[in-house]
Amino acid sequence: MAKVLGKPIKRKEDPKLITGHGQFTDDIKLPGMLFAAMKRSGLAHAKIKTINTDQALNHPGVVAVYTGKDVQDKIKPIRSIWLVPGCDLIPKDRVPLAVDKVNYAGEAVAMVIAESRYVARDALDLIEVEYEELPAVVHQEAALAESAPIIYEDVPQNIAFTWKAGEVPEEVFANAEVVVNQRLVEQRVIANPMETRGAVAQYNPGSGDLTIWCTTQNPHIHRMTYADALGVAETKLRIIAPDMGGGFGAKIAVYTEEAVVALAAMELKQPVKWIEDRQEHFLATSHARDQVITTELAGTKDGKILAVRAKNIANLGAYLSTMGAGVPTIDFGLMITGAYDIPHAAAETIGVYTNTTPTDAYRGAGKPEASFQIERIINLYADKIGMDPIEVRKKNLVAKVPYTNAMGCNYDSGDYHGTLDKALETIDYAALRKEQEDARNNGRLLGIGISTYVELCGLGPSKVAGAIGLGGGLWENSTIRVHPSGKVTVFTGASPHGQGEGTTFAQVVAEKFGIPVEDIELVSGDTLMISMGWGTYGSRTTPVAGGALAIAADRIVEKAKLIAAHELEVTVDDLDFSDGVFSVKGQPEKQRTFKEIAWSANNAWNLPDGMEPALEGQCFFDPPDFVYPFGAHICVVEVDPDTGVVELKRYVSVDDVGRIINPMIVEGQVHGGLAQGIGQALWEQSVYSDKGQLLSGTFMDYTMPKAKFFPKFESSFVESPSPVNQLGAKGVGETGTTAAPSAIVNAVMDALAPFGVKDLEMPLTPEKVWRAIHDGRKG
Ligand code: MCN
Repeated sequence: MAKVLGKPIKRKEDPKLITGHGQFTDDIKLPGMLFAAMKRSGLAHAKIKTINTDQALNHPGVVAVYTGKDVQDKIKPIRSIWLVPGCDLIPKDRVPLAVDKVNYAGEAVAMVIAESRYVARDALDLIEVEYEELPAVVHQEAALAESAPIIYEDVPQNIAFTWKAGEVPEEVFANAEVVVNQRLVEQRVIANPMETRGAVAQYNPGSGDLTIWCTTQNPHIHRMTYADALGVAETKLRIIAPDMGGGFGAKIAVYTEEAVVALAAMELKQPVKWIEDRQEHFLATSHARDQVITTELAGTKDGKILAVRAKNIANLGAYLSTMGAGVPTIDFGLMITGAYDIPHAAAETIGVYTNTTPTDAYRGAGKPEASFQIERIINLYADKIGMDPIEVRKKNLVAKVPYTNAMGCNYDSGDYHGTLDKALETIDYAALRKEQEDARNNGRLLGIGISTYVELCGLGPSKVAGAIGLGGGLWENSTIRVHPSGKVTVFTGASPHGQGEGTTFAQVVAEKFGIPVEDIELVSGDTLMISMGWGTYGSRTTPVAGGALAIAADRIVEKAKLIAAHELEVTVDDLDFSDGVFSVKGQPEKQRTFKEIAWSANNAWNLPDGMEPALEGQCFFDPPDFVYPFGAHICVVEVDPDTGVVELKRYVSVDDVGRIINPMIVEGQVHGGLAQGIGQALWEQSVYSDKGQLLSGTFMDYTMPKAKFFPKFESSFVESPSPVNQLGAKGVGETGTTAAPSAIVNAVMDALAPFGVKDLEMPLTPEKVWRAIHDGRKG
């Protein structure tokens, strides 16, 4: 049998999806199902004086209307699970439906349950809410001002926490030859997966069993949280994540609507469905990034970086979301030195409540922000000392792994310099600089941008999770069940939702057992089928659940070998196992196939004494450390001086994601991440009015990247196996969003250098770029 690990096998999960046979949450139709719609606040900050639901209740087809008062004693607020320690965090939990006050535009104040989705939606307009509007505050820096409106009486200055890590001795900056300082804005964006959120809840009044199908990246975390919030035993609550049209971090958070829908199903004893529409999605699904980062770098005149310190003012939105505090602190702070050997570093984050949609994870979560600030400040440093940004990188890149950064993170494997060299060679850097010079002489604005990033992923060791305040482990569970026929079902506690583990995990098992990939099916996303797991995010599924899978597979091979030896009347040491065949050394005709052993194990009449029947293996794998994918991305842009439009002409990426299971899937992951990273750099932004109205609440106002915006990405890989899991794999899911924003902004700043432009805030819209050129010309 041909080896399958490392091969670009087409995704097993795609035929179902591309022929329209997927089953998404909205495809679930149950007898007697009712439909929910949410009444949302139009104001960002207001007291609720009265809510009159009489007319809505009398509307034909309406079954029930719930307000905050109706549910407040039945559902506990939804708690964040990442209570970062040591920073006096004041968590403000999401309330199921607002009771006395709304804190952001779009917050749900009531829910209608009706016989059809249309009736439910119509009845929303019949609910009368009388508000007393309060002054709102939208921007985090404004929220810190003494005169700013206060959202919570017990949160002075709207500060949810102040977190600090690392230290830079004062004399390092005081004595440095060069100090560079820049305020960098990570604008607010929204993940905007193709499928919005949704839930279907079904309650069995006889058994007390509650099932919730919902759009989640981590069904077991949802089960844990909703069981607690609804007062239902975990044994009585089943969460199923059906097919999902993307999550990208926005479906990690545990929200309130799903819990209120479940309550309605329990009380009305009928299934209830709620599907968010796109406008609601813009308002009520978590936003991301929204950090104002001031970074300071101390270095020598000849390009050696001595220290970096970053102060991050993070907008948490109106409530503390599931990962809300962790993203701008731990995720961000530990990676502020990037891929460089920088002796001293310090990070400080102030988390601020504002009258906006809560923020949470989005592809990369904290690491794109960390990467952005170090990659931008290095370019500004290079500019200040008059050195090519590549040279500065070469002088400071991590030279030898394993390497422990100033924050204590252990970079696991790889050749940082070699990766950069490969990218430079691919794009032909020297020729490109020459081309740029010629272009400039002809009035054309070409720019070259670089980003040599590293990120922390493969979350991660449970010990670390505990230490950083995550309310749950970060281990993973994989179970392999070999059926009598030799076909195999794999169960994983991670919950892939588009990433392709249905294929890559089958490749791992196929390689281990020497059976066809087609014989292996992956089951995930169902808390009843899978004992426990922590979900898919943080590019953890392959390093952690895949690590568990490899060990579980080895355990099965070990047992199968014992059975084969027994049947062939030899010892295990006399056996070879290759391509799915156990054969006696020196007598290859004496053999048993893996499939035959699968039957023997289940049929069980001739097992070694004392051996349990069946062939099933499980592993709960708690990795010893994180994994650190890294790489070098270089891009070329051309700016139209008359319109400010940025055209991306080339994008070269060289990534080290450890040993690759499926190069086609990995390339797809990089490309998807690049599209989102470039989208943030050039087009995407959630914009609020000063009164807290979301101005970018439709696709007319929020630019999503489209395929036609991009050139053909030129991606390649270097493989250095990670020592922290048996597969040697590092995560790949977030590399693109981590690397691309700074590569693009660095390129555009390079193009605008002749106008003296040093920095512009993302997104680099034509208007912003045009104005910078215009001002530069005037100056
Ligand atoms: N892979 C591989 N070899 C490696 C590393 C990964 O073949 N060395 C494969 C994996 O087996 C898997 C894919 O690449 O098929 C991504 O794996 P991994 O890096 O482990 O990431 P996760 O599966 O944990 O996915 C999470 C990551 C994140 S954090 C976001 S956000 C994201 C992303 O993946 N959201 C996605 N990619 C997405 N892709 C889709 N289609 N939809 C989303 O919502």
